[in-house]
Amino acid sequence: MKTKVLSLVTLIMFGVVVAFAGNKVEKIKVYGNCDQCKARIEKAAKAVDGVATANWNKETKMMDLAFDDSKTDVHKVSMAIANAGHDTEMHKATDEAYNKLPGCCKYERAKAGMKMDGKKDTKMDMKMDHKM
Ligand SMILES: [Cu+2]
Repeated sequence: MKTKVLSLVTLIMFGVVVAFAGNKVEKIKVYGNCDQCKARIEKAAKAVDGVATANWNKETKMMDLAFDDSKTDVHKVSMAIANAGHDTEMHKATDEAYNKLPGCCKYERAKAGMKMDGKKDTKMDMKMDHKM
């Protein structure tokens, strides 16, 4: 019995690996409220060249991303989402972009600096990216 379950798990895992061959899978946190946010966030992510799938969960605020890492990276996707008005764990939306959101979508923003999970280089990355 146990062997059967194990081989099934192996088979499923193999399938997942094949499906994402050449692709990178990442999970990032994106701030938002509702289904409208979900549509906006996913649209912004999918508009980035190289993004295969973008799935945002409004309960957990986590975005599952699959992308071709020869074409894009998680920072570029994160920037695109921030440009649409949604803060991510890596990039903050401009106040201008945030203010353009409909009232129901004005998610609560972390005020005194975002949670950085103790990663000091996050802020530096942000500055570098914005220069480009
Ligand atoms: Cu919304």
